[in-house]
Amino acid sequence: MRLSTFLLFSLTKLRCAFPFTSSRSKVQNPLISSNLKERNTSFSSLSLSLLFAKKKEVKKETKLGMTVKKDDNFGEWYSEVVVHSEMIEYYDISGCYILRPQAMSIWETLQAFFDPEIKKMGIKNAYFPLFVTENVLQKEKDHIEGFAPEVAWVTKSGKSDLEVPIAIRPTSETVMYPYFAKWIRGHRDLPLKLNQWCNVVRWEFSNPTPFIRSREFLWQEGHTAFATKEEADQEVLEILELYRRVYEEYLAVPVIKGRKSELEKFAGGLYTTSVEAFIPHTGRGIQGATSHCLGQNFAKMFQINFEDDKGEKGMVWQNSWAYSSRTIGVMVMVHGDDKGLVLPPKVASVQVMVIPVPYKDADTTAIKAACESTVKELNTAAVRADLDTRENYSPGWKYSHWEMKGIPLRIEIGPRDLEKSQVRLVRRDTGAKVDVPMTELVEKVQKILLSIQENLFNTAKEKRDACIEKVHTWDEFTTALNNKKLIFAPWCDEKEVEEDAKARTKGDHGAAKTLCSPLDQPEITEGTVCFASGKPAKKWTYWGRSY
Ligand code: 87F
Repeated sequence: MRLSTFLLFSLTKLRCAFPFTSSRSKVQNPLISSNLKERNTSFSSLSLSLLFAKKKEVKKETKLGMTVKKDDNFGEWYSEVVVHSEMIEYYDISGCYILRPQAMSIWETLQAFFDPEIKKMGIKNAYFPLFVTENVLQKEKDHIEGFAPEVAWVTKSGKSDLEVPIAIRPTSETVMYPYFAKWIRGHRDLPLKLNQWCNVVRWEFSNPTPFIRSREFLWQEGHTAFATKEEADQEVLEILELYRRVYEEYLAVPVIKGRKSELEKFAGGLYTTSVEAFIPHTGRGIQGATSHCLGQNFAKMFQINFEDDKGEKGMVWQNSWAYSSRTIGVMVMVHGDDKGLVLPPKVASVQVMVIPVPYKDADTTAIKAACESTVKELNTAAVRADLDTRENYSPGWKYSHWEMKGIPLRIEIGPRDLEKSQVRLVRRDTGAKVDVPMTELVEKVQKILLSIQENLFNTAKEKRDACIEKVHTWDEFTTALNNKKLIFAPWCDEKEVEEDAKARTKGDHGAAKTLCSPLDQPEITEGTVCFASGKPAKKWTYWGRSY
């Protein structure tokens, strides 16, 4: 039997096992598919192994529902969630992924928030080329040196070698700044504030993970130039606040705004600020976005000079800042559960899925009409609702399916609901069910969606906060690290001490490092010493393992 025929056969058989007799009882994910997770396995070898495998094993291999629990194997669980929720499709180049509409719509929602916000700040969008010559890329040798192994090169066109290899942008400083030097002449040309929405390529070698660490990713990169450091400093924080809002208001993920250590900052800049998230399940911090003040380093290198109003020569002060499609991965890791994806309503392209529940002898026409008018009423009130009218799937199957895809709220309408002029609402975050009179539909749905958004953030924050551990000594630090904590410690802020702490914690799970020193600093009381060196502490800093 051909693979496709076999799978079709299994699918039909399973559907028969869960016929369209509807009930509100919970049906386990009876989902199967030919949708193959191809990591490490070519299609041909996988299909061969499927053909020769025993039937029982084949079923397991082709299941489309969630099979791994978040607590049991986080990595496997994450792969299942992103694929089964139809956000990601694996691709035949390792570290490259297809972003399906479910993921792309989240990216677009974040863009629809961020883009007008930066325009209000006077930042304009531009687009610079994807390619950069070796000459230009090397212009900024110091900062590129450490990154060189990650740069991807085009060396051929057709069968002939290119005269000079061309790099694919890993970031656009060297692409843009020669033109900043050309366009900025006098103080009237300042500030110059540009942003671009684009893709970048960094040929990473360590453990590729969809959204979190991919070889090509989407981002916005802002590059700005000012006459004074004060203006640059102010913008760094304004952008950082927008990044906080992306995470907290849209993705319902709590973040810490802070400053990076000298070791962890962008080497080409003056100082780096970031928003840091935390994944309780792995005990790892994750940098959510960065906003750098570059100082005058790049201005010197690219000779970005201007004449001030008194005719004196000056050098510009620059910033650069970015958030990427990693945002989506952080959201999945923080909110997802054993049933699959959990979407915050603000970023869900479908917020409410209406499912007809037609018992055997029910008036299916009336149920369908009620479902349709429910969707229409919600859409009119700007609630993103949709209807699953498929007749070849049972309601129970549909419940599991839309739960796996993270839809925040489900509406069930059956004959008893029609009789009582009500609908049943089921929340994805808590599973709570409530029957609501049809007359109060819009008002109740809007209220519950707000409450889901709020609850996701509060729950994530409680879980994150429960992982924060204050330490004062090295022993407390290593114990907390082994317990997957987000460590908060008084630190002397010395590079050598951080290097030493890194070296001493190097192990199978990766070394500990500083995540950030929060902008909001608790007081350092008299006599407080660094947990690692015993020297006087200068600041409170978050430490931990990280992505
Ligand atoms: C990889 C290869 C080549 C990061 C790289 O954070 C160069 C680089 O410069 C590189 N990986 N970086 C640092 C990027 C700094 C900066 N660029 C603009 C940002 C924000 C947006």
